[in-house]
Amino acid sequence: MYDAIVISDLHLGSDVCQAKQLVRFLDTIKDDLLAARELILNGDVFDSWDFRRLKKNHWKVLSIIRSLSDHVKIVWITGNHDEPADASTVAHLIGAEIVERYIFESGHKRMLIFHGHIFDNFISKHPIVTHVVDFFYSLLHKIDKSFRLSRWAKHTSKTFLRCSAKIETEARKYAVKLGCDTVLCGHTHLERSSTSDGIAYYNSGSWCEAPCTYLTIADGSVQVHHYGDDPASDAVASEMPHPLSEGSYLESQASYLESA
Ligand SMILES: [Mn+2]
Repeated sequence: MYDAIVISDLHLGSDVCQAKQLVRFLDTIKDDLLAARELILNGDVFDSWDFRRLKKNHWKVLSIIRSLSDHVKIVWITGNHDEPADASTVAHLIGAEIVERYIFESGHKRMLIFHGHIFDNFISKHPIVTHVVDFFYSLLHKIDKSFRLSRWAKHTSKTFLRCSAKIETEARKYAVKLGCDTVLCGHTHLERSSTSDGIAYYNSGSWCEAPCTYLTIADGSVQVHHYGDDPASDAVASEMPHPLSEGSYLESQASYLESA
């Protein structure tokens, strides 16, 4: 039994949302194959508040969360796509508690969990560019079902990497300020696990492209997982080769970019 499972960036209502996989994943929690006391939705549960865009499996996700809430505590931390007023209504319907940030204690660790967009100065400075980037990102998803293009774009975009590195650095400072030793974010859609200055940082990635990712918390330790097509074959991410497996990859990219 995990203390908690954390997922983020579901983007329900968008074409890139991997709702079918999400339904299967949530069913494994419901069936107690993957048991947890809490399910934490770390932001961007919805992509937009136009409910006409929700497909059958998107509604199914909400319905499973609703039935999970009978025996699992559901915490929904708002992201930049989650309009607080609309989110609180939906949260009530699906049995979730809605917060801006969440402090979770597990083992002897105090963990700060928040979406991370408050440290993304790119979206606040360039709202229009962000929309254009979002558009091309969705387009890449549409033309390339293997997601290789969109993953490549993410891993090579200097602006994107700089932004992810900034969120990571600021999130650590924020954790220290709130007396936490571990910090969990979403928002960047890039799963991550790294420790620096005694503060562990994790990012839960997204449910917008395969492999979809989630974090588990048990006894003070956090693990990054990739969700496979077959729940039985879902693998621990650290066992898989990953371009960001080097602990300081983003920091070194960022400092290289600053000096360039
Ligand atoms: Mn976000």
